[in-house]
This record gives sequence, structure tokens and C-alpha cells, in this order.
Amino acid sequence: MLVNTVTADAIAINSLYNIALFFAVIVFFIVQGLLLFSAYKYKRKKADELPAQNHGNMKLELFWTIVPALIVIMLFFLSANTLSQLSGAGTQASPIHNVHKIGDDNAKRRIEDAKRTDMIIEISGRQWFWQYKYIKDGVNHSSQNDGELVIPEGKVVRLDMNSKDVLHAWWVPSFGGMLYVNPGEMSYLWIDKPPRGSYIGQCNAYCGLQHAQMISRIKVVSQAEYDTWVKLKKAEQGGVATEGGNAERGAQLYVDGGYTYAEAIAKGDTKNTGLQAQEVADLSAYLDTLK
Ligand SMILES: [Cu+2]
Repeated sequence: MLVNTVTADAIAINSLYNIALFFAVIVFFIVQGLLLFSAYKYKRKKADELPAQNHGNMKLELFWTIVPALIVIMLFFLSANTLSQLSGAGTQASPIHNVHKIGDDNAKRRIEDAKRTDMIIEISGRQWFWQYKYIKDGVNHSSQNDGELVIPEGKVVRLDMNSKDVLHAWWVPSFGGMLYVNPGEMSYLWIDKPPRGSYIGQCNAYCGLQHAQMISRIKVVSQAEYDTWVKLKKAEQGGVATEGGNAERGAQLYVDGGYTYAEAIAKGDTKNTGLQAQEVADLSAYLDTLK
């Protein structure tokens, strides 16, 4: 009801919330309505009047015990059902199983088997930013200076999270649930095929003075835009010019002359970057704007 929900997880959580809200609103109006009605109807009319003295009403008491109990039982089953549908819960229908101690290989294997994953991003919470490490694409990036977590659309992205200092919590309302990120533990969350767009999250556990600054900006883009972004980031971050597919030659160039990816681009080197001439020219122009 309150946020722009875009993934299946977020939609499931949101509809559960709406059902709970529906019952809460009905209960609110019945209780407040009876309160106002009684206050008006049975108010003292004469100074020395003694109102009727009632000692219990069996029917009424049964009603206000059984009906709320039924509502709570129903909400319990609806919640359990929603929990079991959430992405990544997979075969283990509990978010508790999405967290394990660092070094627990059995638990890690269960996580790896739980769900098909297209892409893994390691996230570490720090006072007071999020560090993003793209495992396969070799990009190391953070939320400092409005850095965005860029992901390609329609992919199943697994976030492998831990904290380097204190307790944090990852929460992007548009993608659904929140998860604590603790020192000494791994927490896993899946972003299930997000559509293109910009989303925002906030660390949801008070983690020190600048907790409020701990914002995560997420940008979901097309695969082509993502590929370009990866190239740009790698160019900015330097690194070894091994994109030509010849890692040994790249490593040798790097050792011999500290020849980095960025330098290779600056020199218009298509061979060691593995890029087309036009791409090298575009990247080079972009890098110039950063100087
Ligand atoms: Cu935090």
C-alpha cells in the first residue's frame, strides 16, 4: 500500500500487509465507534444519577474473545504462507535459514542450492556505507558519494552480505523484505528479476551517528547498459589489462610497466582491452572527463 513494489517478493509482502491493515481498520472503527457511541449515549445526565450496574455479559465476552482469536489465527497462517513463498526461502521456509556463521560450509551449500542465481554481489556494511563487490565482473564499488548498485534487469541477483563492524540491516522496500547484516555472519537475500528503474533503500538498524546517511541507491538497467557500466568502472579502477583474453600477457605488461586497463584505453589499445576501436574511443573520452 505504501511503496512501489516491483518484485514478486515485495508484492507478496505488500498484499499480506494490506490484509492485516484491512482487519486493523475494521477493528479500529468498531472499537472507536462503540467508545464514542457509549460516551455520548451513557453520559451522566443528572448530577446524582447512579447508572445501571452490570456485572459481566457472557455473550459479549465470548464475542470479543473468539473473534479476535480467529483473526489472529488467520493472520498467522497467511503470514506463514507468504513466508514460504518468498524468494530464496526455497526449500527452507524460514528467513532464519538465510543467515549462517562465516565458515559454515554446509549452510553455504544449502544457500547455493536454494535457488537459481544469475549473479552474486558481495555486500559489506560499514559505518556508514555499503561496499559492493561484483564477484564475476570484478567491480569493487560503494554507496559513498551516491554510488549506485547497478544491476541488469530480469536477473536473479543474490546478495551475500556481512558487516565489518556493527549490526546493520539491508532494506529496499520496493524489493521486499529486510535482513539484518551482522559481523561474523553471512546474510543472503535475493532480488528476483527486478524491472528497470531507480530504487532506494536505507540501513534499517541504528548503527551509529551517521546511520541516516547509510542509503543504498539501486539502478536496474538493460544488459547492454550494465556491460558498459562494468567497463567504465573497471577503467576507473585501473587493474590489469587482460581483457584480450591473454591473462599472462596482461599480467606481464602490468608487472613490466604497470600497464593498467585505464592506460590501455588511453592509448587506444584494442588488443589488450578486448574492445572495439569505437568503444575504446568512447571510454577514453569518458575517462578524460574524470580528470
Ligand atoms: Cu547501518
